[in-house]
Amino acid sequence: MSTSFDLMICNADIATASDRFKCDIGIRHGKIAALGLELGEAAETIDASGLLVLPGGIDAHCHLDQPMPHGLRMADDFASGTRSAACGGTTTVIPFAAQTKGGSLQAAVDDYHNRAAGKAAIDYAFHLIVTDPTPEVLQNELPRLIQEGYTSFKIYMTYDDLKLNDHEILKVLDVARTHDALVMIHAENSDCITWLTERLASQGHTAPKFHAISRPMAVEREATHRAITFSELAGVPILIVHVSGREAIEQIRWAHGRGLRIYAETCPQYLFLTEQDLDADGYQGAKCICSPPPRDKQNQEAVWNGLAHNVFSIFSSDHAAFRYDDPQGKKFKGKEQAFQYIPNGIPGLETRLPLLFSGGVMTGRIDIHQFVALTATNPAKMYGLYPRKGSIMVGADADIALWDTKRRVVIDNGILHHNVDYTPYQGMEVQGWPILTLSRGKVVSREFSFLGNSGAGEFLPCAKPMV
Ligand code: DUC
Ligand code: ZN
Ligand code: ZN
Repeated sequence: MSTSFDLMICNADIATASDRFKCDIGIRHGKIAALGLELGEAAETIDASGLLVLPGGIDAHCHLDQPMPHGLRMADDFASGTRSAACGGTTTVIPFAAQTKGGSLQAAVDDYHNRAAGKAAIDYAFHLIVTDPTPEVLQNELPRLIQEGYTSFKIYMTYDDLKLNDHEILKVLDVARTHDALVMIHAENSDCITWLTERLASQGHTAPKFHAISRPMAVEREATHRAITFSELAGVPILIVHVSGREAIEQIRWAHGRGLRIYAETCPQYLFLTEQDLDADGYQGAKCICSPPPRDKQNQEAVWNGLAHNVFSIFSSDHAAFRYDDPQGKKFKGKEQAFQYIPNGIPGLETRLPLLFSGGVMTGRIDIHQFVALTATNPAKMYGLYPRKGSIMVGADADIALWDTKRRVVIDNGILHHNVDYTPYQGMEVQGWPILTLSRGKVVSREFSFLGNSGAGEFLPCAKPMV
């Protein structure tokens, strides 16, 4: 029997979250149609000899073209953000449709579809951000949107324009329990940050480094514990996003010890940056301002340890990029701002996978299966995209990255494809880079060049989370 494929990846050394095996991959109509040897003819062939073949990454926490208050503007829209993601081995992104206070969730979803359509180069789903849980939102909108494929939502315990109070958080968790959705929680204590910020401001402190001092670990630890308590009371699993260090990890381990279903995510900034980076010359520290802030070397080690020991299920970028030299970015209104007015967020879509691969897999801190689980399989399962996304198996979308594990790359903003005028990882050397990425069987990047098409990405309605 002769089988014909659109594309064959030959001699593939494949790693998934559970297995490692060598075979050819036959791709037809954008899907993996066969895994095996001597599969037959294909219109095109890619020889993967000497390369490692992994599922394309899923960046399950990134902010693209999210409407901003006060005339700020995110650097990356769906075109530049997904272009950058593709060149870093990522084939699915899940950014956020954010409700405005006083607005409806549906309006946020409609607006966000308009921002994505015709621009995304890789597939995408949406999380919701719930900022105004009115009775209408809780009783009607959220349950309906969950049924329509928006099955995860982020809520904030800080930021005046986003935060919910404890009572509101419990009501949102109750909806998630009733309708099988997953709530992602940004855990920092808002009032503590306000008080510390006021105190620093009254002492005349303005430099970027005071951002970290205004949001110390205790602020995150307290909110993490409170979020865990809410999850316990509401009887629903939660996912604590962007965990930055030891004391929050201790709370999560404590919850695990009690049998609570607390999931956790961390990000590259908590492995590769420290608060020292916020104290760079002049105003340069603004480039590394994000929340929670990067901590210190000991906390980096604690996060590595948490990755190695499966405290974390997901590794995302939290890409929330603002240009540095830009009146709508870090130099808001064209000038150097006091720390509390500098927009929070850093770029990371393209460097997420190479940084973790180099710092984690190449050093032996995590194995290749943990890498795939953290960056692709677990996010696919937890956000209802599995088995279409997140692994290499027959029937899945042919979202595949070919890695040159010997390639040494010095990260330089010039090789990246985002629309940001800096990278916080400038000058860092990594070993291992995804040198070819396929999205539904089409080459979207090769050797640091973007070869995809804006608009080729499709929206993915999400099934119920597997948690
Ligand atoms: N913190 C967030 O909570 N979101 C985006 C960026 C940031 O630093
Ligand atoms: Zn957040
Ligand atoms: Zn975020």
